[in-house]
Amino acid sequence: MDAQHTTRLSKFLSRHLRHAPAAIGLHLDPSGWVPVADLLAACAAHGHPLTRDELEDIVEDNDKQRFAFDEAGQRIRAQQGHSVAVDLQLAPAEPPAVLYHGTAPAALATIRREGLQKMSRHHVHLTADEASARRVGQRRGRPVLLAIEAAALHTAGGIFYRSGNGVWLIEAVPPQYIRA
Ligand code: HQG
Repeated sequence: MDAQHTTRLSKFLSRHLRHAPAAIGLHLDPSGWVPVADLLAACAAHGHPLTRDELEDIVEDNDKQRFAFDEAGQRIRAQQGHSVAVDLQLAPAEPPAVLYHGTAPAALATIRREGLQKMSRHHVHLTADEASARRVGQRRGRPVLLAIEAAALHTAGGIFYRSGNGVWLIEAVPPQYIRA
């Protein structure tokens, strides 16, 4: 598979495993899993045919490890980023002292006033890696990098989760824990 085709398929999978399963006749279980056989059939029926081997390559090579198989390799899910209701059943985790969030200049005034909100997703997404936070911000133009006082927020009762692909998740970040 060439890189362009892989990216197209990966975006198709992201859309339907995170946001619009019903649009291709899929049903996610409460933890976001779907049988691999159902996914392959739905992809084929909606103009994106792929084999089990090709799916395995996409899962393995994906730049952000967006997808994961269950232990038996029978089911697949997106590791984070959902807008449909799923409970990924992640355990709360202790964050590092500082985490990062990349955003756009236009959002900055509201973020400073209200803090970071989860918007259409289930959580605010944070990362321990400055460069990837910058890349996230870049999706919307010139990136603005925010540093989050994660340990202080954790001590104050903030509940952090870490997704299978290493993204830090939290319900909201109040403004007093955000520094530029
Ligand atoms: C902003 C992609 C105004 C927030 C990325 C962001 C990431 C506010 C946008 C993952 C706000 C939400 C998540 C407030 C937050 N007022 N704007 N109070 N609070 N915002 O896409 O973090 O490729 O839901 O800064 O790489 O940009 O899909 O979140 O700009 O890892 O795997 O509202 O999605 O990963 O946007 O991105 P998003 P995000 P994938």
